[in-house]
Amino acid sequence: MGIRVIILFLLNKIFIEVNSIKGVVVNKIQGYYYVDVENVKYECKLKGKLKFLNKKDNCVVGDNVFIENGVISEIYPRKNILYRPLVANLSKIVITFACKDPNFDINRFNLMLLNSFFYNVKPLVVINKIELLTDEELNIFKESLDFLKRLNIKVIYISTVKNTGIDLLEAELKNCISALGGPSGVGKSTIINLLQNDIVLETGETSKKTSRGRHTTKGTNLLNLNVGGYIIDTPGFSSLDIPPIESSSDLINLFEEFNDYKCKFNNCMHINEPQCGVKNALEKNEISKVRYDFYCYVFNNLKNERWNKYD
Ligand SMILES: Nc1nc2c(ncn2[C@@H]2O[C@H](COP(=O)(O)OP(=O)(O)O)[C@@H](O)[C@H]2O)c(=O)[nH]1
Ligand SMILES: [Mg+2]
Ligand SMILES: [Zn+2]
Repeated sequence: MGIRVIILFLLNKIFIEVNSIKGVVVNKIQGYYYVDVENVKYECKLKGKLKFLNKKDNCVVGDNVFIENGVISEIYPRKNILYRPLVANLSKIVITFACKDPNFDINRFNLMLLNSFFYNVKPLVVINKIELLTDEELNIFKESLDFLKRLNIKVIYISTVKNTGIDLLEAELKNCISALGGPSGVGKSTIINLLQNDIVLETGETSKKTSRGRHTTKGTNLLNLNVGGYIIDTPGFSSLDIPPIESSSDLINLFEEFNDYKCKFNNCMHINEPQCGVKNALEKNEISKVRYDFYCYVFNNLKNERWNKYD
């Protein structure tokens, strides 16, 4: 009996491999999933056994799936999942700012960095509109972001107007799922439009003036990048919120550069304690003052707004 079973098993396996294709869920509308297989979109339903009542994350945009005759039959294990926006397998958050017009907001920038560390998605920093600065001004600007080197975070300086640095950006995004975040007016829609051909997003002032409801796209959409990979259509990660960090030690872990220093106390918070390695490093300019001040700001905020409530 053994041989028969094995042959049937093998036939079955071959059959499945021929008739099924692997793809990525790029959109979900009213129970239909749109699965991208090399730039072709398949409208699919989700197999019953993969449905769990009232669960929005059964199958989400970004999932790698197996489809068989218009039915999603398997969802591959996820690398990660985010809920706002709802997306799986996000590789990079592109923290997008302009060096000028609107002026660079370091506090907001640090908040976005903190969020990407908290949600465990690698940040990539893009600074747009560099043609608005002189060489000297740009160098000073670059120096102000020097602390990112220490965190192994790449910064790409671009100008969509002059088409500078776009190729470098494309190389970073290739074959990844990425999302752009950043304040309004920095050029996110312009950048997305440059990188893909699917949908033309409104740029500039017009988007602010559109009547209520026009921009309320509910779900997340993945757009095919020209170089391969995907980008989320709506710039979603513009968070001004401090993420829900549970404890001071969790917070300290999100400031990777602090971990290189030894303090007198093992549980040093680097605030008022004596013989604090982090504060010593700050005095020697080994740790950036901007980062330390931001750390204190987050620490105090969480202490007052969140941690005390559990005491
Ligand atoms: N000077 C300059 N302006 C740019 C550049 N890229 C985009 N813009 C302009 O900045 C404004 C805001 O761009 P938009 O893409 O709508 O920004 P978003 O709000 O981040 O999506 C528009 O007027 C764009 O034309 C650039 O590289 N240099
Ligand atoms: Mg926009
Ligand atoms: Zn310390």
